[in-house]
Amino acid sequence: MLIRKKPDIRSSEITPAVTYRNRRKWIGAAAVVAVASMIPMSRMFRDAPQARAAMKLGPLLKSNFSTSEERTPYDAVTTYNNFYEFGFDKDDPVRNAHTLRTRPWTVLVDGEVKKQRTFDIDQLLKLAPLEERVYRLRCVEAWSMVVPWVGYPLSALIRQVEPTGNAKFVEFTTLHDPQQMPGQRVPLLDWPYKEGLRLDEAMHPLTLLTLGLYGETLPNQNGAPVRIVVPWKYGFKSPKSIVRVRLTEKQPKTTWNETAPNEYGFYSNVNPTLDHPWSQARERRIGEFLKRNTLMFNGYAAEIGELYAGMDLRKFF
Ligand SMILES: Nc1nc2c(c(=O)[nH]1)N[C@H]1C(S)=C(S)[C@@H](COP(=O)(O)O)O[C@H]1N2
Ligand SMILES: [Mo]
Repeated sequence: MLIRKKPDIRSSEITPAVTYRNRRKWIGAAAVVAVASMIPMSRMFRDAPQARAAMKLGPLLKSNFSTSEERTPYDAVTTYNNFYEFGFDKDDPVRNAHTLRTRPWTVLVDGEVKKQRTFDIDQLLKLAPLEERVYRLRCVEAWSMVVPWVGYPLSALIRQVEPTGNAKFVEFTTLHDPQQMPGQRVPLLDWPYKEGLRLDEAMHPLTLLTLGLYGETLPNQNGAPVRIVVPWKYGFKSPKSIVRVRLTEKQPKTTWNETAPNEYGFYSNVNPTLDHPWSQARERRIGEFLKRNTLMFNGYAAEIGELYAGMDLRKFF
């Protein structure tokens, strides 16, 4: 009853135990909220599909970091999403995210910096040359996609504010507005969604401040108007619709790590040898039938391996 198969996703999804648990929590809590506020559930979570309101971006630089693997079709990238602010099922975000207002939009960059600044979305679009970066995205649910993102290295933004010598980590915060994000009316997660990176991870040229995909501005369900993409980590380390980037001295608290610390470590580098606790050894590329082996660091080991030299990856998972 609770598991609906998408006709365009061929192989059946194995939903891990934690997902069942969360799904029950979500549906239970959503029912309570819907009854309490007299909003029909159908209205809360099943609004009309969103029109494609994207703006073309360009010209786009090509990048040596792009994979030449086959791209996951636009329709799959934009209809099979995780964005709990807009519902639990993969097809909820595309239906519900039209309530997100992406303009005006600002991102505060503060904390351990010499020049704290608020950037408007139009400033962000012009801050550095836009690149197309075709990256693999690997979710802990053991599926993956190949997405032509548009953006530039996050380091370009961080350099603008001049980190102090105390800055060791970066914290990202998603918009918190239950009016626009119906999922935030349900206490499934400790809203707003927060993620974090070590400063050297954040400054690595692979880490992308992402403003678009497939040559256009981001659809709401993919984290409009601005998100982070960290391709060697599990997908949840790539926070969507961010409003704040804070440099910190101490390791920031992150949403999934706080929710289930044994399952979601702070680092969460893609690692086929470490269970989550369910196996991460194999993955299903969306649109494909047979599973493939998952690669260490999602296949980006040559680029980023030195970030973790000498670290015990079983301890710092
Ligand atoms: N704010 C926010 N960011 C989020 C999520 C979320 O629920 N809320 N889900 C994460 C997860 S689990 C994944 S796999 C990716 C999915 O990104 P995509 O829908 O663009 O493929 O977004 C990540 N960023
Ligand atoms: Mo994910």
